Amino acid sequence: MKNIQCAVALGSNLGNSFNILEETIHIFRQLSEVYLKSYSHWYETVPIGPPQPNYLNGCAILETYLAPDKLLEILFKIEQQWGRVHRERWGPRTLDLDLLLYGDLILETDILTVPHPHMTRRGFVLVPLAEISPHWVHPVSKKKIIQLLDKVDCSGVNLYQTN
Ligand code: A4P
Ligand code: MG
Repeated sequence: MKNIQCAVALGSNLGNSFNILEETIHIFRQLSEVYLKSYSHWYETVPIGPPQPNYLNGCAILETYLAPDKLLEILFKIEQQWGRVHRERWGPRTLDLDLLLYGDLILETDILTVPHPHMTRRGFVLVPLAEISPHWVHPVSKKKIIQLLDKVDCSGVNLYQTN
């Protein structure tokens, strides 16, 4: 089966976000259906949406033979392991995993839109993604991640210092 390269955004602003994100990377490493190719540093980011605590955000590149809906199911299960309950849209969350890119696929179903519809406008997505995959061409805009990054305000996105 052919492996497809996928980009996943990680975000957390409830609980011990640093531990939650690090542990999620560990979970990715242990999944047999997925190969963790790389992941970014964590960034402390100013929230978009209703007033809420700052986020920690990052991105991971995964390779998988799973179909996009199956990969999304796995991502939902990992979110649920952290007690994620879907409440207020754009509200605070222990863990949010968004499937940003699935190869060069363009897909819109009831449960899944790929590329993720907001990714081209969000510094908290593009900064970590550009760190690990600057030349990936976004299949809708046909622009490289690094070119998209050039057009967004990244003032609220700062490298997270662990010590
Ligand atoms: N869904 C459709 N496409 C996708 C996809 N590509 N990846 C559906 C993941 N899910 C996808 O998601 C709602 C539904 O989207 C799911 O049932 C899935 O079938 P959700 O996670 O329950 O809701 P949400 O995350 O609140 O909504 P949404 O619109 O996905 O919000 P975002 O885009 O995830 O934004 N500010 C900072 N600084 N950092 C953040 O990480 N995140 C958000 C949430 C808001 N503000 C933020 C951050
Ligand atoms: Mg989401």
